[in-house]
Amino acid sequence: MNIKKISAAGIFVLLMCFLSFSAYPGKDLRHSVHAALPDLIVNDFWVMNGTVHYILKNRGEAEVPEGHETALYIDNEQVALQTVNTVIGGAGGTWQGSFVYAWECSGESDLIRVEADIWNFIAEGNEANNGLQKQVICDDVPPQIISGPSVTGITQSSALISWTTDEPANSTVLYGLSPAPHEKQVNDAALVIDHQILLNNLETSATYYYQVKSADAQGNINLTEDHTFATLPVFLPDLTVTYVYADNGAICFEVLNQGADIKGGEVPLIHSAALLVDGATVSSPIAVPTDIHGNVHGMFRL
Ligand SMILES: [Ca+2]
Ligand SMILES: [Ca+2]
Ligand SMILES: [Ca+2]
Repeated sequence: MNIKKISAAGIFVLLMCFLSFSAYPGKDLRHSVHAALPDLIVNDFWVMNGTVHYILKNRGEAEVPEGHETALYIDNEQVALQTVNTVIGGAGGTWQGSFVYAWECSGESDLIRVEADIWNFIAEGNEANNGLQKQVICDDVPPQIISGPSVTGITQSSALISWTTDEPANSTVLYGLSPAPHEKQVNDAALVIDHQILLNNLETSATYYYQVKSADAQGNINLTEDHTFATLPVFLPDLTVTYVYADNGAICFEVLNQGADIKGGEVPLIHSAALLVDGATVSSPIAVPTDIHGNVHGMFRL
């Protein structure tokens, strides 16, 4: 009777041990499923010319399928929605979007809020971190240019235009070979205070007219009057025979290069010199190296 009881109790204990042991994988499994969920956040948003741009980031392990919607709120009122039609990869995948909504700041400031997965289409590891909001001060003052524009690094085909503004703003240089308006321009959308725009593929020895333009985050624009700069001319050598004299039956001479260096890559270029007497050539031309910036001596043996 006792033996039977002990046996029953032993079986019960064994059964409990088995159940609690087998429960562990179950707990681990639930934990790993939780960790494998995606987790959307609005990593950042910013306004450019009245358009709100934003970046979604997936902090979770699993990818975020397409089809969820992001909402834009201005002063707590939903004003725009955007459907995300791209899969966002796991472990830090990002996606940039823009709302079709022309925001105009009203009063002294606006509260802008961007919220991911607004209809909770995506099951996430954290559903409470999907919104990002900022109180934005209304700004109707264009950026002021506080130094420049100045031109440095001028070559035969390029120039660097620099200026600074009193608030973060984008950078544009409009330019051409005649006064404004200009058709050509180079842009940099980044909102910065120190602006630098490199102009390339310019014509040599030409006067260029240019304007710089900066717009702040709310699209207030400062466009300057025309300024000018000139690209460098093509450098040419300039050879002159500076000295001719007789020496023991030889006619000696010196050639001076007062222009640019003459170099043909690795191999120095050669030019030739001839000796003329009373206008008639009396010797075969001889080769004279010209990879120099000064005098070269040559000699004709008669
Ligand atoms: Ca989330
Ligand atoms: Ca969600
Ligand atoms: Ca401003």
